[in-house]
Amino acid sequence: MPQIRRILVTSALPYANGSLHLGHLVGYIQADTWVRFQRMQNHLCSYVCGSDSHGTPIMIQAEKMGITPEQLVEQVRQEHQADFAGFYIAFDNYYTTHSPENKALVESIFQRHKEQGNIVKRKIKQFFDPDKNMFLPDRFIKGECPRCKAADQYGDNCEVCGATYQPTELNNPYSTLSGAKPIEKESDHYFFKLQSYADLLQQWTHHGHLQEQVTNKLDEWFQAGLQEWDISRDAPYFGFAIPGEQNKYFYCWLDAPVGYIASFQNLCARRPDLTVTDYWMADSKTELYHFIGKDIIYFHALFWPAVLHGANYRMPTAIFANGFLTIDGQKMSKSRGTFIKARTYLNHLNPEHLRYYFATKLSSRIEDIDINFDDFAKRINADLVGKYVNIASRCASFLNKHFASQLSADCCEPTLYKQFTEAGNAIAEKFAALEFNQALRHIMALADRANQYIDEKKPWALIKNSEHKTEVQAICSMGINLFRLLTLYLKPILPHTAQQVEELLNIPSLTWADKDHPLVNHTIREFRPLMVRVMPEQIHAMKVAAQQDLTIAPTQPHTKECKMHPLKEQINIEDFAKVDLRIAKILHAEEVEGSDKLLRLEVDLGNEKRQIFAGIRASYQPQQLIGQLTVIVANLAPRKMRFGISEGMVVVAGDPEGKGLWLIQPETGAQPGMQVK
Ligand code: B3M
Ligand code: ZN
Repeated sequence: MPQIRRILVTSALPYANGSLHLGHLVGYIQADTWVRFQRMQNHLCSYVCGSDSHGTPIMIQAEKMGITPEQLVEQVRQEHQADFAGFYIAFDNYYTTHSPENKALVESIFQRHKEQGNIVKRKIKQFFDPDKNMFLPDRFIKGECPRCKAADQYGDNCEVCGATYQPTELNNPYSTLSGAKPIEKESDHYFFKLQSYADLLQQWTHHGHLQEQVTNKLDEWFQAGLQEWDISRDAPYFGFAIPGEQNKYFYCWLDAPVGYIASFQNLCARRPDLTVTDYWMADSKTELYHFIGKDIIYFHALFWPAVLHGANYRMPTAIFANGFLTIDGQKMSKSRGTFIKARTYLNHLNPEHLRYYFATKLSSRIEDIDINFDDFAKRINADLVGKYVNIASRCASFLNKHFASQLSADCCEPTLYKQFTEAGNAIAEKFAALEFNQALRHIMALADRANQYIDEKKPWALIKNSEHKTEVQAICSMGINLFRLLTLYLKPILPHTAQQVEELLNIPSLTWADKDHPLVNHTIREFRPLMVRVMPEQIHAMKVAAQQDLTIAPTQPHTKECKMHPLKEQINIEDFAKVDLRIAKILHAEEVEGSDKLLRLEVDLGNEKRQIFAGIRASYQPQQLIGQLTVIVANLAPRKMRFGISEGMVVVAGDPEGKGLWLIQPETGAQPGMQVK
């Protein structure tokens, strides 16, 4: 029996003051895929994250919105959590740095370092906004570049000529909060003596904990010399007050990574098999991995290991940094309509398609990855729809129709099956090493091989002759078995599709070890379409929506526009019982000529078919709907409309202005015709 590893994975904690966008998702999709792979190996792999809830920008944003920072961060935390769930990011816990656990941890870590003499207090001079009565972080100061004289440049670097400088070097500086001319003011700050850890860190960064590119970058920093790190901020600030101090707070970058421990501790409270001691304290026997963006390497690979070590915690097993996302080869841009929020993508496209597309580009190196939506559509349609799910549709419906859904008693091509299982070892190595692009190259080569097998055997021709019936069953069973292996290999990337396939094949959740045993003598379920093609119209609609996002609510990017309908008059249970709500499957959907609101749907109610006209054209492409289950009012009297008779009504969620209309969809397990009660 291979040893069960105990692994803890974290992803960077996103700031709780704005929506997630596609750029964020690269690192989370990478980490989640790796976590899912480890879980399929039967390792105990926990995955925690949460909101980075402290800091001046969050305080300012809440003030602008007229709410408390606590309200803001909780609202955004929930939004982020829902967005991540939409992309199947399987955190065990999504917590917040503004938590009692985190407060206690930060205080004790600070105390330990203080006792060891790692923390010093010094007076420094900083820019201060006399109108707002607060010290200004660099990003809230603008002025003229001292080198090229370009106006309106930030306090740390010039976007025009690339010069870097101190905010005090700007000409004519002003506060972006009030417009006032900042003054220089003195105040006491706490500093963490990072230099004391220089030897330890230099050693640690050369011992396989980091990507080679990162180690090289850090060597440059070591050469330049490590600096003391300012870990305090003056009031007003949203964060944890430093005990024994007046109006001083811990800098958010001190409590943010400690938030990893706090999120895990919060998880431990409901998971008796996990303890902070096992996973976080010095001499831990477990593994700890941090997935981060390349811009926060300094914090994670220098400060964080030093903070941990000095406070008697374990150091990370490894840190994996990912590159940035570009769209069409350029930075995401609001004006080009390429600034796409996670939610906007979800409203138009399939989340697994993004997971797959990213995986085709992800490697263990820190490279920026590019998304071009034409290429995206081609890739998904060719690989996933054309090659992968195609195998199931070619084989499963034959088995359903001619063989009572029964797979043959044995595997008719053991050599071919073995080729597939052996390839699984190489694929596993690539997943483990974060070489997802290479894993997919292997998997897609197998998908080609599976299609080639079916093409050679031509079951559709053989079925015409009753003599070949058993052979057709064997071929289709083989096809299904190859499809099952492809599904197993793709499962870390396509968890939802894998789940649908597990239902179709009538099998428990696939783990890696299942690959060695083919499915024989087994009854599968009725085939249902697993995935539909990406249409250019969907991409276009998403880009249009991305533009609209910018015009609708630029000052409140994190709130969803949703006004409440006033509630209707009360009814009793008998009134409600009169409405016959049923699950219906959409068999067909098309636009209605002469109407820009309506779609014509044909739905299956279990034992009858109906035609329904639904005003959902603005929200859905007809193709998206085919095969979906939804809820309809089945006993609404038929209504004659200009375009035909509508025999029922689709139940949708929508705001009062009818701007967005969303179908109500049942959980898996619901069947057409079932009553909704
Ligand atoms: N919130 C920066 C970021 O969102 C910061 C990460 C904290 S990780 C402990 O990329
Ligand atoms: Zn300049």
